[in-house]
Amino acid sequence: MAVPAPDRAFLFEKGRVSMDVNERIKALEEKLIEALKKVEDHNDLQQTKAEFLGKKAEISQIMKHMKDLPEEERPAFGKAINEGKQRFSELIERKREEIRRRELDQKLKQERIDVTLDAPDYTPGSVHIIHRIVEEIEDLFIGMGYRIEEGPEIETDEYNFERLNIPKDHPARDMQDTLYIDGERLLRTHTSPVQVRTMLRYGGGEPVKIICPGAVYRRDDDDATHSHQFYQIEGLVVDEHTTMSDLKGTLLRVAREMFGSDREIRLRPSYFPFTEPSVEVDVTCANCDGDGCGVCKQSGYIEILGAGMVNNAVLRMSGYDPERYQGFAFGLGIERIAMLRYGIEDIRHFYVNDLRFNRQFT
Ligand code: 2NM
Repeated sequence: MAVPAPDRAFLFEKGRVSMDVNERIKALEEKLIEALKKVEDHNDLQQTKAEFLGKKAEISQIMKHMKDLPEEERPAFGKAINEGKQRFSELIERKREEIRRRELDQKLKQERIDVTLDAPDYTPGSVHIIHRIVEEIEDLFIGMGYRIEEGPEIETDEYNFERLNIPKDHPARDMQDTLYIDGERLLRTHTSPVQVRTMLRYGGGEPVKIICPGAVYRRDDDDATHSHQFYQIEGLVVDEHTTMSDLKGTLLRVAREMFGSDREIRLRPSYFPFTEPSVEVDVTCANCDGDGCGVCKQSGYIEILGAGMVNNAVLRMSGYDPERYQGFAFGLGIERIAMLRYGIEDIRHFYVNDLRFNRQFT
């Protein structure tokens, strides 16, 4: 089939003005194959595709001349061009697949994991010794049927003092120098306000058996034995027929859990506004077994916590009738327990997070 009428689209390299359309397509195809050999990536390929199949591509230009052909030659002409375009497409798509595969191979090679390499030497974290002791005490009390209660660290004068029988201008307020936020709000100086809140929530009609762990604050200058923030656990039981001997038995369990199963305790009279009577609790020195040594300053005992029977005034303010309910309560400082247990001489070790210190307890 002869290509008709000379036209710019038919001015071939060698200056010939006519050519069999199949030959022409074949020539273009070979040019395409050569061009594809130089294609390196998807960008190149897109360009080559536009060059050979786009609107301005030669094959598209040739198509425009169909209308100049005699009617009977048009179907064969059109078919030749469509088949040519089809083959061009296939060549291009094959190249696309080749590029895709090569890129994937490269990526897999780059991302290959060498399972024989040493693993990086990372160090897992661990629970801080203060929190470990909190959890240990929590477990002990959960085993005795207590619930854990928590509450806000920003408290009001009412819950931190008034409802604990510590009125304004009472000398007991000096015992715990307080960090005030404003006239009414303060950083709690103990976790007792959580116990007050719990009693009020229970509404005075059912027994209370809780421990309250958490951070507390005092207006103190930090030194080896003082910290403006420390951790405390307070316990509270309110029930009918609750006595001092219930308190003593409970505290003996705490002492033995913390310092060893053969420890004994001793109760000395003391004063807290929220308990009456109040006691200071000593445990026999684990270092000398009560004989007297440097650790216990020759006394054989070490003070570990404060406790007492809940003051009737406190019970009343929390909605409990002291004629029917009695309560015992105790409070201990976690840092002090940890210092005694591990022979740590400076409370500030707990807060600087020097890993050489922290790792000793893991
Ligand atoms: C202590 C010592 C003695 C105590 C009292 C109460 C409450 F809320 F029931 F009144 N909570 N905690 C208490 C009693 C705390 O810490 C040295």
